[in-house]
Amino acid sequence: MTEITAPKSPVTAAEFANEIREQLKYTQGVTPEQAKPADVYVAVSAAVRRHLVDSWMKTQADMVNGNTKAVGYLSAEFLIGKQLRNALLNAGLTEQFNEAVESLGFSVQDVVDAEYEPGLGNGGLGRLAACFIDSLASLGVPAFGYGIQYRYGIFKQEFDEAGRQIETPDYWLANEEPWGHIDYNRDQKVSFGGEVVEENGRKVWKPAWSVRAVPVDYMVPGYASGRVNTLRLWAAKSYDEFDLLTFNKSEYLDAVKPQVKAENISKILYPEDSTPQGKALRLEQQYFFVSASIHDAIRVFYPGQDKPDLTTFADKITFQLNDTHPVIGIPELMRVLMDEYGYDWDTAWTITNKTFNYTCHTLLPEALEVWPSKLIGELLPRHLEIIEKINDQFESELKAKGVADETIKDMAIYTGDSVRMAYLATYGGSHVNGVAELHSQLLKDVTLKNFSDVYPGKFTNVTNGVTPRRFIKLANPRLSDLITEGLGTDRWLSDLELLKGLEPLAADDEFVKKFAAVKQANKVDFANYAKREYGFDIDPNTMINTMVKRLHEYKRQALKILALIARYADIKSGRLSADEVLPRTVVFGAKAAPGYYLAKQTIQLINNVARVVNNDPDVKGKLNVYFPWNYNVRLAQHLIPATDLDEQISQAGKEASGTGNMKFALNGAMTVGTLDGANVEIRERVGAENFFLFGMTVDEVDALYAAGYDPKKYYDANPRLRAAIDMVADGTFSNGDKSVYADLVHDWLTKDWFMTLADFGAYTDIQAEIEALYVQPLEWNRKALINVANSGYFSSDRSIEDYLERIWKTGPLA
Ligand code: 26Q
Repeated sequence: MTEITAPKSPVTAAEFANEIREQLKYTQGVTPEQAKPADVYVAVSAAVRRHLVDSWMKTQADMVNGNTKAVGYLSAEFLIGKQLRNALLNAGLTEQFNEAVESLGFSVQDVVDAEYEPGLGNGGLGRLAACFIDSLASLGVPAFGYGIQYRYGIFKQEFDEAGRQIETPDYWLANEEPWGHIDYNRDQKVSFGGEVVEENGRKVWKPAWSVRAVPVDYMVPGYASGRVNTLRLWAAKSYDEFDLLTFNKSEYLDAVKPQVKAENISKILYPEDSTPQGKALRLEQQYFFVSASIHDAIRVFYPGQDKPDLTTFADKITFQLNDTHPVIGIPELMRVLMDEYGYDWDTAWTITNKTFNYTCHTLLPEALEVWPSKLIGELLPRHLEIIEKINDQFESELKAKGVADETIKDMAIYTGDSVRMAYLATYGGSHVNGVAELHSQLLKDVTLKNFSDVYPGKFTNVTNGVTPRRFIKLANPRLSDLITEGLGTDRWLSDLELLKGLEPLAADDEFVKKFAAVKQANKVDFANYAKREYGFDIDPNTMINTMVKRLHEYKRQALKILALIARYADIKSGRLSADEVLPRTVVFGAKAAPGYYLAKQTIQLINNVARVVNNDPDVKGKLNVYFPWNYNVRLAQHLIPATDLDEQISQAGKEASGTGNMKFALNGAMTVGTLDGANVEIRERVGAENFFLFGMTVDEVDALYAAGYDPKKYYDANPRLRAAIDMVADGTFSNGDKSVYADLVHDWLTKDWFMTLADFGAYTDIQAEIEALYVQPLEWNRKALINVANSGYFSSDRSIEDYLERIWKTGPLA
């Protein structure tokens, strides 16, 4: 007997069909006969929302009336993906939906396809925030996600004739968006600029301009928890509409200028995911959503109170800072407590310090945000004063602790010229965490070493995780059914460590064959999807070898492409006879920041290697390369379940965690990877014999830097590497034009900061091991299944449990 615990809705398919008809009639104003799939999509979404409303309202009421501290997850990004299927799953309406839609004469696929994916994030950090709010709701923990409703999400990526990345705006709100509920009556005023004056011995900020922050609420339904939390995304509106009534006719166009300025704040998501540029608009965005959120939390938790007792604030809500992007919240809460509610500095500091915690997501020093003081002073003069005072207090504290003057200088939050947001977050909050064991260790030993020496108790680790609802159940229904069959229960969806129960089945050849059949069917599905969406002819009987993530030098897409070129050259030159070659299909997915020159060259190179290789009869059927454009959550959900081999090949010590690595392991891919980020923990859990490890360790990387790294030596010493780089240089992938990749080649040979060339030998060597296993399908799949069985730890439910215990000190609603 299989135990099924998945949520079940009280309505039948026929009843649900009627609800859809009602929505079509009363909100779309169309009959089922007139309706288009997009109408049905909107109608279904509205109907599902109705099924969640009672739980949503009850969760909010319980949160405000109970004594359970809530979590406020402050994040500039929430990469939530499409909503419909997830909402149906958690409302227990999937079956009813399928039947109802067909009974209305529509295809389920068409209806689901009508949803446009919200791209409100760049990559890992934004997707992590989405997984975390899913897990918070599923665990029944009262929580708000607080962020920005950008009008334009991450750009849409296209490739031009030459294989270059072209960015086009992602106007995701072009059609009706049924999930966000705009609540004009819960707005907040956010002010900027102006000056600080003294009035009766008190500092008073006289801002120059204000914008209206209007919340757009998204329901976040938990899985089998009966709880529905809120993702509150702020949209910027102008207050100046009203001024239009009094404008001077000759200045008509000028009259709307302030309105444009205000609404610009939430207009666009910055497409950079490192090396921040220090742009005023970005700081405006950060302050905009953080200020609105802090005021919103006070409104929610002290309803109708003019003089709330905010000394209890940290017992009502704990704010998690998702990277440094919301760190301006620390001086903002200080300002609110002192200037708006009259608390003294020390009381305000105690409350603030208890309320905030900070998660760091990077190891690259250039990715830590540092704002010019001048900019902060112009935009937020009162905050700059407060930051200076925090810095003074911090210096005194360090002096009192006997910290050396030189070190105190190194640790400055405010240097005069600039403000270091990571330092402000570390001092201003109670806890600091990294996102994988190795990363947290490196934060303590390197990036924030001085802070860890003085405040060792602040530092902790919470290893990232991913939601099994979206990334197993929705993305991979076949595997989900097999897991449920193998375990005799579907409880693994709320307790992913139960996957461990699959481990004995790895010894059962029949079960392993079923597992292999799931992968094969997923590969066929993906091939069809790739044909339909991209026109690719993917052979599902080849190994599917995937590398999907943002394009960055440190992630080393260059290593993959150079190894691929070397393989191509081996076949071309006859060094490898075609029948010795294991057929592979290599799939890349990656967006590059629009201003990141070397990353964009790498994209162009991948596209052109694909063009050359795929059209060369000498390697036909042996090696194919595909680069589906516009990698996003939807594509991830199709590609990950179909992947045999996943690439996690960053330079050791550079990838904070990675979360794609977890999704692939949970979907039965094998990983080839370095000892970096969460790879270390994945390998520890699945077993060294079930993971393809290669490359330098963090210590070896450091030693090589220290000894003076010269990439040219590796080029000279390895003929296959040399041949690959020479082909790039000599125009093989640019129709003979040697200039196209000249800068990329120059960088490889003279700089190669992330040591791609040094790891090339180890990376190409391990391919033999990979292929030796792949030709034994039963053994390959046995190992892949062992990966699944031991990856339950990487559920975002477990991450959230760790946050609750180590940092937030709260739990589910009663
Ligand atoms: C900052 C200032 C100005 C403009 C943009 C930014 C910005 C935006 C996004 C800086 C960084 C990001 C995103 C970073 C990110 O996604 N980091 C990844 O976070 C994952 C979740 O913890 C980790 O798994 C990855 O290792 C890490 O690279």
